[in-house]
Amino acid sequence: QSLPPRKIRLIGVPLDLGASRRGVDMGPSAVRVAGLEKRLEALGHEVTDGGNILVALAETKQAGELTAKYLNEITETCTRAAEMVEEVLEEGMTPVILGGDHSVAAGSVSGVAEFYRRRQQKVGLIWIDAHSDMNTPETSPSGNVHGMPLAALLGLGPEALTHIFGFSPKVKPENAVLVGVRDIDATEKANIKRAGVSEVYTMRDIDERGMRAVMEEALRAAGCGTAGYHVSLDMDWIDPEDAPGVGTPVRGGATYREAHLAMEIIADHGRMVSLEVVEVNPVIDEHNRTADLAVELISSAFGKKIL
Ligand code: Z70
Ligand code: MN
Ligand code: MN
Ligand code: MN
Repeated sequence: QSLPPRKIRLIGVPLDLGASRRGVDMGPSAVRVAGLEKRLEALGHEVTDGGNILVALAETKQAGELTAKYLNEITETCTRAAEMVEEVLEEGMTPVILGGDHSVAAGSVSGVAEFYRRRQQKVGLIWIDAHSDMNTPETSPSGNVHGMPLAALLGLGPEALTHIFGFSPKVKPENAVLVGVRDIDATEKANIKRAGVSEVYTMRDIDERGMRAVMEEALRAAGCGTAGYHVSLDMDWIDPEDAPGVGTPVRGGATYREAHLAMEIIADHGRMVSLEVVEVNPVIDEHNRTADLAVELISSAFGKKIL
């Protein structure tokens, strides 16, 4: 509809080593079962499914250092995801990454950044999440790597994660935007400052200024001097009322309508170069509602219109 037809490649990453609650490894499957491919094809896009990236199983591994549990296994998966995303972009397709816990973003965004680095271009990043994911192993209260990927992409954290493809940061702080945050650790606040991220839109900003104003500002910052932006959507951004099946529910999230509006505005601008949707947890979902919503939101981001 509003977006020119794209060639979309789905990439599943059944990763749950980065979170303490199990089950988000079934997220890619739940979103496929909810009909993602057909729904995107109905919008006129050409869609192929690249299958899942190999992920280690928690039961067969040791967590290792408790400050960053399963860091080695997560780094391996992130590196595979980064290579896959880069290849998909080389082939002229738009990657849609299905998580899995949010630690996958340390890989997917690295792939996008590498693709544009080879072309002397920068990429922006829209991080839509209840959390800021700005911890490092030194500051993390949990040791869960899904609380660290944005820090890693901005150059803070273990070299294994910050230097996928051998360079860092993957995104300049002025092009990294947080939207919808409402649960930030005290240690993360210091990291946000240290990394130089100034574009932080909290739920309060959305309440006071409205979704439209916030998204326009966010997209302007991420799009300024960049080839476009990667959108990283953590489903826990949405209120647990509408998205109960997520790794870490936090009350006070975006409504169903705000979430759709945000995706529609992204589609209107036409500058999203890749998308990922993470933290769908079928184990605690209600009849696949959260996966259904993920499919709806991805459709809106790819140009689905009411009229
Ligand atoms: C907390 C931590 C987090 C997602 C939870 C929570 C991080 N700040 N991220 N759920 N997606 O453990 O670092
Ligand atoms: Mn197809
Ligand atoms: Mn997250
Ligand atoms: Mn989150």
